[in-house]
Amino acid sequence: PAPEASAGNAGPTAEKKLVVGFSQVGAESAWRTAETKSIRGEAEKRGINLKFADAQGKQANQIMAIRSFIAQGVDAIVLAPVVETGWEPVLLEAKAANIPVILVDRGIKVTDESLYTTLIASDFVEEGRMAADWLAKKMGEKGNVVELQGTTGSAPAIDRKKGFEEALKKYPNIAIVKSQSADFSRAKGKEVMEAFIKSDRNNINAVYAHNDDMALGAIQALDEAGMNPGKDVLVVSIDAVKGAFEAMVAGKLNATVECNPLMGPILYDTIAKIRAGEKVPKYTQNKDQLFDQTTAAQVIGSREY
Ligand code: GZL
Repeated sequence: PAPEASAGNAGPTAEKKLVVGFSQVGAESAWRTAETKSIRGEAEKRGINLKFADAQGKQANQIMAIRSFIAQGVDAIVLAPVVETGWEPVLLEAKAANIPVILVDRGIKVTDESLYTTLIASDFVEEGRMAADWLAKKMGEKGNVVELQGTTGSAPAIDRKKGFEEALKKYPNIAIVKSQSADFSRAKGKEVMEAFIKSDRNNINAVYAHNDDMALGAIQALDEAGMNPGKDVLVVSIDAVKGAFEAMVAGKLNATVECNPLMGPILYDTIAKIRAGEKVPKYTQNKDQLFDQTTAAQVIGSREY
C-alpha cells in the first residue's frame, strides 16, 4: 500500500524524519508524567518521529524496548534507566549497531563509559544535601527523621540518600530513625508512613521523602493520625511538582527541592549536536533550587509542571 500521506514523506526532496526510540521508566509520579509530556510534546513540535515505550517500572521491559529500537534501526535511543546496573549487554548491542544512546534523568553504572554518549540529569547528591541543610535549620539542628526512599537501586534513591546523610554529619543531634523504600509512589508513601506511625509515632519530628508524591502520601497518613504535618511533624521532599506547591500553600509541606523534568528541548538539541558530529559533554547537569513556604504562594502560578 502507498505510504500514508504525511508531512514526513512529502517526496524524495523532503529531509528524512529523525526517528528516536525512548524507553521511559513508567508513570509512577507526577514528575515522571511531566517528563514524558515534555519529551513527547517537543518531538511533536520538532517533527521528530518518537517511538515511546513505557516499561511500567521493569528493567526487563526497558531492555526489550531498546532491542526493538535497534531492530527498527532508529537514529538515536533515549533511556531513562529505572535502576543503575545491568545495562552492559543491551548497550553493547546498541553500540554494535552504531546507534547513540542518550541517558535522561537518571545515570547508570558501567565500566565502559563509551556505552552511552551523554547523561542529562540533576545532581541527586546535591539535592539530598540541600534538603538536609534546610531541614536541619528548621528543626533547630536536633530531632528524629524518618526517610521515604525512592525506587530501590535507582540513581536518585541511592544519591538522594547519600547526599542527605553526608550533610547530616554536620548535625550530630539529628538522627534518621527509620528508612524504607516507597518506590516514588504516593500510595506506597502513605502505606510506609502509616507503618512508621504505628511503630513509633512519638519519636517522629520530620519526614524526608525522595520525591513529592511519597511526601503527599505521608502527609495524608500524618493527617489521618492527627499529627499535624508541616507544623508538629516537618516534611521536606524533592521534585517541586504542582502538588507540592499546593501542599506548601496549605501549610502541610515545608520545602521541596526542584528537579527539573522538562527535558524535551535540551534532549533534542543534544541529539542534533551528536548527529552533526559535534562533541557533547558526558554529563549535563540540570540546575536545581529549593522552594519553601515563604515563596510558595507567589510562585505557584508560574509553575510549568
Ligand atoms: C529524578 C527522577 C525521579 C523523580 C521521581 O530525575 O528519576 O523519578 O524524582 C521519579 O518523582 O519517579
